[in-house]
Parts: sequence; C-alpha cells; structure tokens
Amino acid sequence: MSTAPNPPRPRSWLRLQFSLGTIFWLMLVVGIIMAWWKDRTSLDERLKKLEQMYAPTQQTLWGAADILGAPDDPTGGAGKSWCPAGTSGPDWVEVGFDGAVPATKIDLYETYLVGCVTEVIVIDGNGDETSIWKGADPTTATVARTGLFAVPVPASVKSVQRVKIHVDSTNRGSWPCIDAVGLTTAAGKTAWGTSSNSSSVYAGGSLSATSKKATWHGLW
Ligand SMILES: [Ca+2]
Repeated sequence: MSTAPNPPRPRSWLRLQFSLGTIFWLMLVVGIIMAWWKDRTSLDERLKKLEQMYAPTQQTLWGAADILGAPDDPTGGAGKSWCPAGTSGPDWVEVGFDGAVPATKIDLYETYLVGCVTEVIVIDGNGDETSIWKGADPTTATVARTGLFAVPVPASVKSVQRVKIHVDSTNRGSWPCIDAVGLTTAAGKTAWGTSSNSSSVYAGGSLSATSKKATWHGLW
C-alpha cells in the first residue's frame, strides 16, 4: 500500500494570522503616535498663546497713557507719568473719565519737576467748562520727585467729566510731569482717568491715549 505523500501544509493561515497581528499592532502604534502628536500640537499652540500673552513688549515711558489709572510712579522717575516734550514753555493735558463724577476734589499727582501747574479747568457732563483754579502752583516735592496738589471743586460745579491741566516750565529747565488725576466725591470715592489728550508728549509719543477696551462689534 502506497501512501500518498502528505500534501504540503498550507501556511497561508499562518501568514494571515501574522498579518492580522501585525496590522493590529501597527494600528495601535499609529493610534498612539497620532494621539501623542495631536496632544503635542495642541500643547504647542497653548504654549505659543501663553508666550504671546506674557511676552515682554516694549512699553512707552512718559507717554499719554501714563497719566491714566491710579498713581504708579512713586518716585516720579520711573517713567509712569505723562511728560510734555519740552523743558521750557507752556503745555496742557486733558484727562477724561468713564462718567461724569460729582467730585468735590481733584488730586493732581505731580512728578519730576513739581509745582508747574498754572490752571485747572473742569468740563462737566454737559460740556460746560469752568476754570476752578489759576495761579502759582504751591506744590513741592514731598517724596522723591513727587508732590500732591489737591484742588477743591466749587459747589457750583455739579459734575466733572474731564479735567484740563495747564502747566508751564518756562525757565525751569526740566519736565513738568503728571502721574495720575483722581476725582474724589464727598463720600470719599475716587475715580481715575481713562483717556487723555495733550499738547505734546516726551520723545514724540502719541498725544492721546485711552484705557477703555474695544468691544467686539467695534472691530467690524
Ligand atoms: Ca501713572
């Protein structure tokens, strides 16, 4: 009896099993790489955004924006005050507020060359102007190069929307700067400037500034 030779055992199922296993592992590895890459890309994007948020940008010193907000120039030499361009002559700066404030006192935080204010004019909620003080500025430097000039608002002025301050450094040879302007009510509440406009600015900066944020619809 002759025995037929065993037919060669088909190995295709082995190859299939191997291929399926390989594909499974490949897919798993590719999936892990894709998930890692996606995570990495989104992390990169978030890091870039963070960098942009906190990147140190060059800030203008002694500019129109430096008179806005609460005082932040405690020595008078940090550049956080509005400064006119010249050191000998008249100049003015006008500071606006978010709303018309029933102020009873205006605080002028003078810096650098203190004692140069010549006139203070207030503009009320209706746009009417009143000169509330004019003369020789009695302010002297109390701390470093800073001095506070508190100007009372007469009772006839019911609200203050803007304050225009005239300064004069003629023959003084330095810069009459202002750190901040505050409006204080009888109840003791103080509002700080949110916009400014001026006759000149140190180092050729912008003559005006605002701290109000643009609304989204203002961008279209
Ligand atoms: Ca300031």
